[in-house]
Amino acid sequence: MTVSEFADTLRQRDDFLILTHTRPDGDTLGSAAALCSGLRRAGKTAVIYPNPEVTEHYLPMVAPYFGPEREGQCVLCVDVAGEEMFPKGFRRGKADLCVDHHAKNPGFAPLTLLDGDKASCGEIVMELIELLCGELTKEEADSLYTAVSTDCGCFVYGNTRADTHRAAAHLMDCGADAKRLNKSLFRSVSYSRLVLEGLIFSSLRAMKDGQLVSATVTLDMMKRAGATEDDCDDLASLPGRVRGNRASVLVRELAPGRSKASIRTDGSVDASAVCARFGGGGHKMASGCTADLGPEELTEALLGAIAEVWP
Ligand SMILES: [Mn+2]
Repeated sequence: MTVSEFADTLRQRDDFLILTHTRPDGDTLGSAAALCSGLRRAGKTAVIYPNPEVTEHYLPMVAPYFGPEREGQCVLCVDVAGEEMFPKGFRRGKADLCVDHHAKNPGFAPLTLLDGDKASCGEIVMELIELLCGELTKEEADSLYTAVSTDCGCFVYGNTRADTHRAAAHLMDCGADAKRLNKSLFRSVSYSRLVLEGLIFSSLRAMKDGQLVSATVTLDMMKRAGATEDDCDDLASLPGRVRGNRASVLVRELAPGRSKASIRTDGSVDASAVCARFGGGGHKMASGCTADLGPEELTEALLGAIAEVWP
C-alpha cells in the first residue's frame, strides 16, 4: 500500500481513534499528535486514545487531543509494531488501520502502511498529512520533529539515513523549533537522573584498556539520587561510552540478592550468547539477564563469561 493509497483510505473514513504504543516514546506520540491535527484539518473527527503511560514531558503535546473510546470508531495505530504493543487497557483485535516503520510488523491491522526503511514513523505521517492538507502547521512540524529526532537519537543512531536529515530539514522549513526541541529532548534531564549518572560513573571499572567496561546501579544509589523508574531510561548505554569500548555491562540491583544485567557490544562479542548462560537473551549487540545474585556477584560472573568468549 502506498502513502497516497493510504491517504485515500483516510479520506474515505471518519471518526478516528488514534492508538499509540505501550511505554510511549516521542515517535508514537509525536506522530499521533500531528496526525490527529492533520485529520481534523481535513475535516475529520479524530481523537487520541488516552494512553495511561504518557510521561509528564510529552503530555502537553498529546493531551489536548485525548478523547474517549466509543463504538464504531476507526482505530488507527501509529508506530505500533504488534498487538502486544497496544497501550494498557486497550483490547486486542480492534485495529482497523496502522502506520508503521517496524519491518517486523506482522500486519495485525486489516490495512497497514509500512515503510521499514524509515528511521521513524513520523516521516511517513509527515507525507500523509501533506497529502491530506497540503502544508504542515508549525505545531505539527514540532510534533513530527519530536518523532523523527527521538527515534534516531538526535541523528546519531545507525538507523539515521540521508532521508532522515532531509525530513528534519523540511520540518524546520515548516517551522519546527529544532533549537528548543533539541535542548529539551537531548540536553536536559532531571536533577535526580544527573546525580544518578554521577554515582553510576563513579562505579565504572575499565578492563582491556576500556574495551570492556562495567558499572553498577544499586538500590542505595537510587535512594541517594532520589531517582525513580522515570530516571532510569537507557542507563545500559552509559558505560559503553568509553572510547574504544567493545563490550559494556551494567548491572542493576532490583532487590537485595536479585540483579538485572544489560550487556551492550559492538558485535565482536555476542551479548546474547553470554546472557543465555544466565537464562537471559536478546540480540548480539544488546542483551540482558536477571539472576538471584547481588550486583557485585553478577558483574563478576558476567565479566568471567565475557572473558571466555573475548575475540
Ligand atoms: Mn518508532
